[in-house]
Amino acid sequence: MAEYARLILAITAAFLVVSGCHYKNSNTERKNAQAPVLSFHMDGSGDRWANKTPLIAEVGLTGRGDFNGIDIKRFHFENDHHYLYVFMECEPSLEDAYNEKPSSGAVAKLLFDVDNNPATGCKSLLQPQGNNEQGYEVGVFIQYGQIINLVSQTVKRDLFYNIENLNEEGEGIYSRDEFRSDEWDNNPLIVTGKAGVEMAIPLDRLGVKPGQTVRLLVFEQSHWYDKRALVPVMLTLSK
Ligand SMILES: [Ca+2]
Repeated sequence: MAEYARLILAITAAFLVVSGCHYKNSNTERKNAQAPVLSFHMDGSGDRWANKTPLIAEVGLTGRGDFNGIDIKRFHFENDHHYLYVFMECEPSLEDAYNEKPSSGAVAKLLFDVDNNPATGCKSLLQPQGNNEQGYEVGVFIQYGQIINLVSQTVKRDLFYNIENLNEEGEGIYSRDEFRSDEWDNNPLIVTGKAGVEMAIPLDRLGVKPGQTVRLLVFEQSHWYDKRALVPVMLTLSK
């Protein structure tokens, strides 16, 4: 099956089972084929981050929520001149949660105020309701989905994130770039392992530079869906 068609199927599958999401577009052209080399090997084991201080020690609330989701714990950030590296500790891991109950869904969302100015960017966030956060321009949406292969009649797990510019309500608009972890990509920008999810986000797509300080809003979507899941922080990228 053509790669493009398979991607569309993956997105469609994810759409069917993710509740509360707001995708409007499926421009799934791969942008990372010629991407710069990562400065370390990402494996999701958590080993690299074990002795480092996280920017966020506990994202949102503890526990797995009302529907037995994934509790996101520590959030680490680092950068080189090309990427913002993110490690997101998950309990249980995405694999274990999937093996427990195969499903797809939104895991987390990162909203960036790339000019560090609340007066520019989104005016409010539609989700969760009642939130007055504003000023974010770019969103990174982390999704765990499924690929359905109609030829072999098999379903595979699929992990991806997409980067979207935000509208006034803080939702993604029609400017989607997608990065995924799959069998045909030898340089994935997102991986999952026993300790959590590791990802590399291109700085030029985010619109930030080394040395810059940005406001960041981390949204734990994997089991909570209210204001308590939002964690605002300041992130300073190293030079
Ligand atoms: Ca702004």
